[in-house]
Amino acid sequence: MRRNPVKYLFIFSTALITLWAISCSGKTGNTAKVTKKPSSEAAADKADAVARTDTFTGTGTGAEVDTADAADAGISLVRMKQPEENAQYRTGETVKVVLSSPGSAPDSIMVWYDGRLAATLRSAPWECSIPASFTVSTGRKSVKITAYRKGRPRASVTRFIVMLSDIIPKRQGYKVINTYPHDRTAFTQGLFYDNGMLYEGTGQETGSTLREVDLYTGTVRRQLNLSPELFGEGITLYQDRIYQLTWKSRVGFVYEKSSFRQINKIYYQSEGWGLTTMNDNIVMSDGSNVLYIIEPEMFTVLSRLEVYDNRGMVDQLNELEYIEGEIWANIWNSDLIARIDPATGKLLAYIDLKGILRDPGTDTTIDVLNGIAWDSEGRRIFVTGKNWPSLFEIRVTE
Ligand SMILES: [Ca+2]
Repeated sequence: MRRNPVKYLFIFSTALITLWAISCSGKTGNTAKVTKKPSSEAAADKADAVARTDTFTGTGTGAEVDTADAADAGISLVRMKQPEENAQYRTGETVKVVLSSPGSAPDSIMVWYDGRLAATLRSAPWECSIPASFTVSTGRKSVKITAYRKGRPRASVTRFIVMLSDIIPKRQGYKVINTYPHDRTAFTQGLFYDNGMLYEGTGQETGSTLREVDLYTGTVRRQLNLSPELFGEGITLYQDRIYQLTWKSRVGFVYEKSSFRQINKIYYQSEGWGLTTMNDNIVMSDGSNVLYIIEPEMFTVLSRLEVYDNRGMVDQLNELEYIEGEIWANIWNSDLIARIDPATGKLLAYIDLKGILRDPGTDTTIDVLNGIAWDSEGRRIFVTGKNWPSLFEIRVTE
């Protein structure tokens, strides 16, 4: 390849000039953002700022200052010295917030934790502790401060911290109470029990079904085949309707339970993995550590639950079952079931089902553990897996 030194010198010079221009443009990433303007422009902005005092929406990981009011910019920057970005805490701990105001002082600083007002500071030292009553749930939480002067918000800083669980989860075992046959061709993605019957959703393109199954014989009593391009996922019963997700198509289906007639479609923004019904809401997983609490009629997300144990996030949450005030979730590609507190996101315990499928042999079609069903009247727990030959009634042991 021939090289042209003049051409390369030109490109290098252009790059240098561009870098210099960017460095002078005030875009400084996570640090303070201060835009200097000519005095006439600042004066115009000042008038504009007075007219829009309620429209300040500044957020970011660094400090942002509304410098439109340059003549009155004595507030200067407010910096957040503590907590640091991604700092880890445990639920029930207080979170110390330490701020500094290198210029003249603001009139007040409001401190928000996870969208809730935690404190209002009116004088130095600009410090406070977010109380333990705020830090009850796990997940990434925002700590946001907004500094005010003359009744106007002038600067805002937002940090995200990680709230781990304060519980060391128990590791529980199991005892097999009964073993029943399970269809070896059923790639189980959803499972629940109702009124003496098991309902199962199966996956794989061209193999996705919704089926009603006799618990004791494994016989399929009714079956609905999904379109071959769809990959069926979690199912759950809400009132007299069965909901079924698909994996990546972002569409799900609502059926009349009595007839399996499709009566509606549902749409969602993530992958579809597991479903269960928790009181008046539906809970959905998408393979991450987030569970979505969903209103069933419009299938709108009401809230998100970020699941963490004492060491970090617990992801790959798959098939779900709501059992006596807890959400149980298969953890994909493992023998573990996670017992989750829906009020806080804390991982309460792991049930280790290692060895439950005795001697699976060399059959490579047998896939992972997936599928939990709860018979609330008989207080029976059923588990199975994808293409497993058996379905088990189990009891959890300490
Ligand atoms: Ca289930």
